[in-house]
Amino acid sequence: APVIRLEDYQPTDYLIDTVSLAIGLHPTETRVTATLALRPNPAGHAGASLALDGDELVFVSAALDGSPLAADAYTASPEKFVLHRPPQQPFTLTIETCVNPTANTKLMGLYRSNGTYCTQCEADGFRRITYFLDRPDVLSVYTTRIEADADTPLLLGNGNPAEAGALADGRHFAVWHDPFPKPSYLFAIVGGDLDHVEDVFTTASGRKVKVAVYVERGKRERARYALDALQRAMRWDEEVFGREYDLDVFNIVAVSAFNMGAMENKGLNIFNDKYVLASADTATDSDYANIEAVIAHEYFHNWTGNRITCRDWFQLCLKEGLTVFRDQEFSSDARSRPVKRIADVRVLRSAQFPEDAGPLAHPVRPRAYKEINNFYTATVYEKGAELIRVLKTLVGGQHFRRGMDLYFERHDGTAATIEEFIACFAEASGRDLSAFSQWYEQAGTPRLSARGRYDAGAKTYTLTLAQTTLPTPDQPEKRPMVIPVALGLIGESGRELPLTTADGATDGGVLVLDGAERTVIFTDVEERPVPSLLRGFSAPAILDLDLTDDDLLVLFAHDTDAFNQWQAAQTVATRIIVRAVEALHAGGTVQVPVGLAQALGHFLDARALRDPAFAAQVLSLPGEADIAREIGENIDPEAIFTARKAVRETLGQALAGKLAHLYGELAIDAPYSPDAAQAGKRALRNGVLGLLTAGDAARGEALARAQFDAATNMTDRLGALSVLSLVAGEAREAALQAFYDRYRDDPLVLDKWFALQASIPEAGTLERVKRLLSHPAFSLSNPNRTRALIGSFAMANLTQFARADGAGFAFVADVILQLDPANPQVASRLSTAFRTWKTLEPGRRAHAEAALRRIAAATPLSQDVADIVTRSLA
Ligand code: DPP
Ligand code: ZN
Repeated sequence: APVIRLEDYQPTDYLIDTVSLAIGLHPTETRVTATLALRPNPAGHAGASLALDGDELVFVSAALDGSPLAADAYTASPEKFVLHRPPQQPFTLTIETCVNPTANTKLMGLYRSNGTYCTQCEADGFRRITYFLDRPDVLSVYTTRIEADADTPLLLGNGNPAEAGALADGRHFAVWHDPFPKPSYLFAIVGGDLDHVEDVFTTASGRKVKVAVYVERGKRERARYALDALQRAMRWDEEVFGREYDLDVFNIVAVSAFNMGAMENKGLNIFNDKYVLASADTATDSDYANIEAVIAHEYFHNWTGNRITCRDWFQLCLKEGLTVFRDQEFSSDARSRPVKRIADVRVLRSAQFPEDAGPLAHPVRPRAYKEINNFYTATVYEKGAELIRVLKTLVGGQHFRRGMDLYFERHDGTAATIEEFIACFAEASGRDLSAFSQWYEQAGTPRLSARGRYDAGAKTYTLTLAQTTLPTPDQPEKRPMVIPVALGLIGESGRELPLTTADGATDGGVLVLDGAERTVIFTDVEERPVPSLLRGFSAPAILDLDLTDDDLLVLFAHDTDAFNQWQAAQTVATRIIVRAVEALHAGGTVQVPVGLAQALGHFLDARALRDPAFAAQVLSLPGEADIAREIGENIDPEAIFTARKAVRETLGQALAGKLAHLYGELAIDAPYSPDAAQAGKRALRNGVLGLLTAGDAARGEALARAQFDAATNMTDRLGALSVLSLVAGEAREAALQAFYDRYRDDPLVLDKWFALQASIPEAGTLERVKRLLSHPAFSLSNPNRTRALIGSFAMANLTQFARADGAGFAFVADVILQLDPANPQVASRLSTAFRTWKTLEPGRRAHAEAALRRIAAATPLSQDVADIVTRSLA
């Protein structure tokens, strides 16, 4: 496949002002008639031929300004429609194509999900519906007429409803008109027989919007939370960003077969039903939080993505990083800000840091790609969101808001670039942001090191910060980034010390490191300070501290920054587990210093009942992948697993009394509510149960069984089951069976059942997963099922995926090859599970490499998977 490069960007030779589509829905022969109003683009090449993109299309007919085209005037193939000599004034091209939604297993373009017709066009699925200039910088006004049989009563499109009615033969039609020019990737239609919930949202300026959520029949009540979250998101965007909704209707449709989380099509968001459906009995508190976040995310795209879209796919972070930032802020306002920050940083570190440190590393704005679908990555999304946060810290809150206003004002209705976006903030703040913009160009996570020296006589504290970034593919040389380091100084007595410097270098509590190294001298420092650095995780960097464990425990006890308080405990725990891994390698035993257990004990006494959500984060020790990242190379997953387990066992025993007490105290009498307060209590109670069980398996198992049997909501039931799943034996199998019996007809809940079993860190799990592949409730053709069973095994079960005998890698490779012909996007996503293979110890590394080479050698192989495995092997 050819490499597409940012520097080769050219505007199109033609523009498409309006698109009129007539779509006759049929299970296997859907007719699409597209009438395109075209004209030469003044910015393009005069007289050029017109080449429209297609993908597996069946061409039927073409007409120019209403007259059939002569055979020598055009060429049509499944991948291309070329009009050889287009008129050099405005003209109309009408093309008829035929598509088969039932045979569309790629779930790109028009397909059927459980009988519902739906579409997915981002990034380049529109060309699977009709020939088009299928790229984000071609903006058109769409009118869509959909026709269907009586068994498909509901017909939805983008924009506002215009007309609808009955036709002969029991068929009927609906016309939708979207007045806002948009790129083809935001096109959508839905046809089906669905239930819905609806409401009327009144915008700040008093306009009434009909908002609705459509779901499969029988699931109506489970759509209410999504509808509520939508309206809260709409209000929040008015209040915080001054953005109002712009159409008469906003529709959300949940479908069960969907490649990604959701899609922000104009006025018609289409969702993976996993991010819509929720009830106390079927969804966990995290599911509710995720639904709230994804509903908000897609809604926020209406301004950041739709009204202002991307000039080309290299600018993907322009809409995604910004919109993730916006949804994170929304959730922070709706829930606990520090807890949300910790959760987001956990995701960044577990998903983005490994990507940035391995063979798939790429800048937030890549310069080249072969397959754009492989660039919907944690780097573009999560690191992209961090860069918006860095920008906000650098220019300050007020200038940030002014920059956003300017961006909306100046670029509304256009397809923009990162440069144009940053220019708005440079102008609003009067600052030169060219150094900041390097964050978008350079891959890799900067390592920030800090060295401090206290002079008791002079009462000065000298802090030296330095940064380096390791080479990444295609970027051997790295430059220093602009890193805002939010910081504080904590005295050993526990009080926050004033930040006084001769030059005001840390005004606002932020020190900006914009070179390789910077030293700052604090004066009037009354006692030896412990520095609290990168507060709130003020930049996406890895921090190397020269602090002792005791220093860190001072921060854990006294830091006024909640994020760093949590971080201090995590860092101490990480060090202890890493030392335990080293001890095991040297044939020794695991030692856990009493300091951490004591500190955790004090913390729980003081804070557990006051702030359970935060305490749950503190109690959740670094995972195996966190430890693997810290060790960095020559990874032995078994040693990490054993060491971590031993540390948890010791802590569980040391804190046994407190944990048992807390477990009782945290029980909730009130009826279930997914709100943050209740969710926090349940999260801590489940964390307590886990740690308690680590220390005393028999006691924990009894409590977990009682919790499982008495549970009135999914969070408690699944929390108990996951604790039980770690103890091999009859009780586990009985609980798994009971869970299955209860939810056998509920695919989304069975996904939890598949995922949990695939995550069991035992040698028998591979056989279990293979057995589950042929379970009647499993199907590789549903992406959620595949991600639950195979994705969990490959991404959340390090010891078993990376088995020493290579059988885990070989199995996942087999599944990738089996899935690839049907759904390359899901297969490709699964193949990124190998992204850290080079950090493994030599034996496992060789097995991983063999699996990757076997995939790479397979024919045929999709461009999607080929791109990932080729880069992984490079
Ligand atoms: N644009 C979608 C989203 O991130 C994914 N295709 O919202
Ligand atoms: Zn998005």
